[in-house]
Amino acid sequence: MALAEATVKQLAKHLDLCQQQVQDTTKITDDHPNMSWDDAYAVQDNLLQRKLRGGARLVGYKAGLTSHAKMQQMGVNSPVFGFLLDEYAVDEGSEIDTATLIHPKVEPEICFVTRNDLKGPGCNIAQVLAACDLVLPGIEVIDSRYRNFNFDLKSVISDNTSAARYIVGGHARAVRSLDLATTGIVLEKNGQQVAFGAGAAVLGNPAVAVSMLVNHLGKRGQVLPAGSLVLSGGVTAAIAVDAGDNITLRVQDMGSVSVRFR
Ligand code: OOG
Ligand code: MG
Repeated sequence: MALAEATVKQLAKHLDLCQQQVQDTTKITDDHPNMSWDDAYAVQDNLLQRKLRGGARLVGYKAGLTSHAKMQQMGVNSPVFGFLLDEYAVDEGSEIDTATLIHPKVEPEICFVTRNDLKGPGCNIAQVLAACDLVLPGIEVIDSRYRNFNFDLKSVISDNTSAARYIVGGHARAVRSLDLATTGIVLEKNGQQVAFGAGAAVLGNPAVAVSMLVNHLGKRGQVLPAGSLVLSGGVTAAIAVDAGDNITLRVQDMGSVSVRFR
């Protein structure tokens, strides 16, 4: 670790306050160019501890930058992982107040719910499919705390990979009944199709993103607990949204999920 513990704490607090006060900031590697990967996840862990002390509950995890479209959009080349809190959940069909967010974007995602604990290293796609109960459509609302979404991997990891809100719903299906690589998705904004793709855009199969998450947690001595919700990452590039926008995600065989912005 290149950062002192006090600096890790101070950075987590800074990013937490930016989120709470709906205020953007410059990326933290500008001030800490020598920070390590461990430092980045240490800041994220510290942020999680702050949230838990504040009464939030950990309900799952997200993988991000798992598709070429997302990597290209953000100018990076490897997946990242973050945590999901109960307070980020938004009910299907309800409204999100854009005044509570800095510069929200939406992403079409395929989401998993685990039935059994999953433990890495060595976790593979077969184990993920065997341990997952359900798969369902989800819209992730990302909201980088960094000005103009301008970040590098260490900065975005520290910022809990831009996590802000998520909406899951539609028709949850048994994982084993679907071929997730060929599962088609269409994202609509105000009734217009603005992005589309197939599950294969996410690392060949979105279940691979879950196995990578499990191996990431395993390296750090953690397990993905049964009952976790996992967002496997945007299938397409993210779409910016404004007040008044209506977003619907349709996923083949899994119905649709919608949210409005005011
Ligand atoms: C980082 C988060 C990316 C995804 O699904 O790829 C992400 C960002 O692009 O701000 O959640
Ligand atoms: Mg995402």
